[in-house]
Amino acid sequence: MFENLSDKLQRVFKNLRGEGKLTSENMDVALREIRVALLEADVHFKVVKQFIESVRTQAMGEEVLTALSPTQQVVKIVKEELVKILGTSHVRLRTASEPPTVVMIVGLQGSGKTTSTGKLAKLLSKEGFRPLLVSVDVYRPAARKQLSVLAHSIGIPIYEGPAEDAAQPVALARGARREAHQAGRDLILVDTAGRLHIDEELMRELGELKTLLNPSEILFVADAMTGQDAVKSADEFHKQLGITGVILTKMDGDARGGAALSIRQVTGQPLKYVGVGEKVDALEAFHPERVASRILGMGDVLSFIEKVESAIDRQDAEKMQRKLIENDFTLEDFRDQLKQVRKLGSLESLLGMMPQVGILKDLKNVKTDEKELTRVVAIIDSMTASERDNHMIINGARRRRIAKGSGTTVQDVNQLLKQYTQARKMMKSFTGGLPGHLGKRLSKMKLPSLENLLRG
Ligand SMILES: Nc1nc2c(ncn2[C@@H]2O[C@H](COP(=O)(O)OP(=O)(O)O)[C@@H](O)[C@H]2O)c(=O)[nH]1
Ligand SMILES: [Mg+2]
Repeated sequence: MFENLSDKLQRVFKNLRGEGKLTSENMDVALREIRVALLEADVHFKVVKQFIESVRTQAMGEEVLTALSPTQQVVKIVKEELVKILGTSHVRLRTASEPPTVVMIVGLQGSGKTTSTGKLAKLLSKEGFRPLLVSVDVYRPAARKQLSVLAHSIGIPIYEGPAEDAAQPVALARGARREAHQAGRDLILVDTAGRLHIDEELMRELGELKTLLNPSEILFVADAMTGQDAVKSADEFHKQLGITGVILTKMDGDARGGAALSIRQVTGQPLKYVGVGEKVDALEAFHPERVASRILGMGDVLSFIEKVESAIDRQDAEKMQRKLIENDFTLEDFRDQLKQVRKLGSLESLLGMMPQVGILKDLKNVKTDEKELTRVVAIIDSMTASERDNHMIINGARRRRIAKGSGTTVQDVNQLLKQYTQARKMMKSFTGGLPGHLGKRLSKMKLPSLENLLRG
C-alpha cells in the first residue's frame, strides 16, 4: 500500500531538509513535487488541488517559515491534511437500536463483495457480534454457493432459504431476517448481486432490498485496482442508492492507493474497511491517522503492535525476552517463535506498517515462505530435547539422523543451525539498538531472526 507515494513524499522532505531554510521558492518546488506524487498515485485531481492549496497556505505562514525546524512543521502540516482528506477518525459500524442490525454489501461484479462479506463476518464476530450471512445474488449460479462455502469455512451461520426462493432476492432477505430473530443473531450481512456496470435494474433491486431491510449500513465495495473508476462508481452508487461507507479491496495489489485518498472527498462517505488479501482475515478497519503516518513513512506502529499482540501471547513474549537477555534462547524457542510468525500472517503486510528505517527497510523485500517455515519446524521437531536445549552437541552423526527424521538434507540442517545462531546474535544486538519502549516491543517480535531465517 502507498509505497511509491510514500517513497516520493519522503524524498521531497529530505530535499527540503537539505535546504536548511524554508523560502517561498523551495516550498514551491516541494509543493510541485508533492502534487506530482499525488497525481501519480492516482489521487483525484480535485482532491490534489485542494490538498496543495491547503498545505501551501499553512506552510507559508509566518510561524512555519521562522520555526526552528521548518521541514518538520511542513511534514506535520502535510500529515494533518492527509488525515483530513482520509477522514478525521476511524468510523465504527453503525448499529440498529433494535437488533438485528442489517448491513448491505453492494458494488460492481468482481469487486470483492462476497469475499468481503465473509471477512467482515469474521472480523465483527471477533468484536462480539453474532452475524448471520445471506446471499441475494441469484443471477450467477455459483455466487450463492461461494458465500455458503465461505460461511462454513469460518463457522458462521448462513441463511440459504427454501428452493422456491432461490431466485427471489426479496424473499431471501425476508427469510434471513426471520431466521435472525428466531436464532438470536444480532447482525445480518447481505451479499448482493453485482453487474459489470451500474444499471437501472440492479439499482431498482437494491432499492427494494433497502426499503425492506432498512439497513444501518450500505457498504460499497470498491476495487482499489480500478483506481479512480472505483471512486466514480462509489459516487454513482451513493447518488442512486445512498451508501454509508466504503470497503476498499485489493489494497495488497499494486494499486497506487489514489482511490483511498479520494473516496472521502469525492463521495462524502467514509472509508471503513480495507481488504489486503484473498484470505478471510485480510480485512482491516480503516484508521485515517494511522494510514497517514504510514504514507509519510512514520510507520503504523500502533496497528503493527495490535496485530502482533493479538497473535502473540504476552506472557510468552515476555518469557522470550527474558531468555534472550539471559542468552538462553534455545532451538525450541526458535521453533515456537516461528510458529507464532505463522499466526501473524504475511510478513510483508506487517512490515508495511513499520517505520521505514534501516534494517526494516531491507526486510520489506523479504517474502514469507510457508514451505520453508514448515521445513524448519520439521527439522527442529526431529531433534531430541537435549539437542534443542543445546545446539552445540549436534555433531555430524546427529545432523544426519535429524535430516533423515525430518525428510530433509544435512545441508538443510546445517543451514538451519547457522540461521539460528545468527538469529540469536542479531536479536541480542537489536534489542539494545532502539529507543526504550519501541525497542522493547520490537525485540519481542524478533524481526531480525526472521530476516535471517528467510534470507537463508
Ligand atoms: N488480493 C486480493 N484479492 C481480493 C480481495 N478481495 C477480494 N479479492 C478477490 O477478488 C475476486 C472477486 O471477489 P468476489 O468476492 O467473488 O467478488 P464479488 O463478485 O464482488 O462478490 C476473488 O478472486 C477474490 O479472491 C483483496 O482484498 N485482495
Ligand atoms: Mg459475489
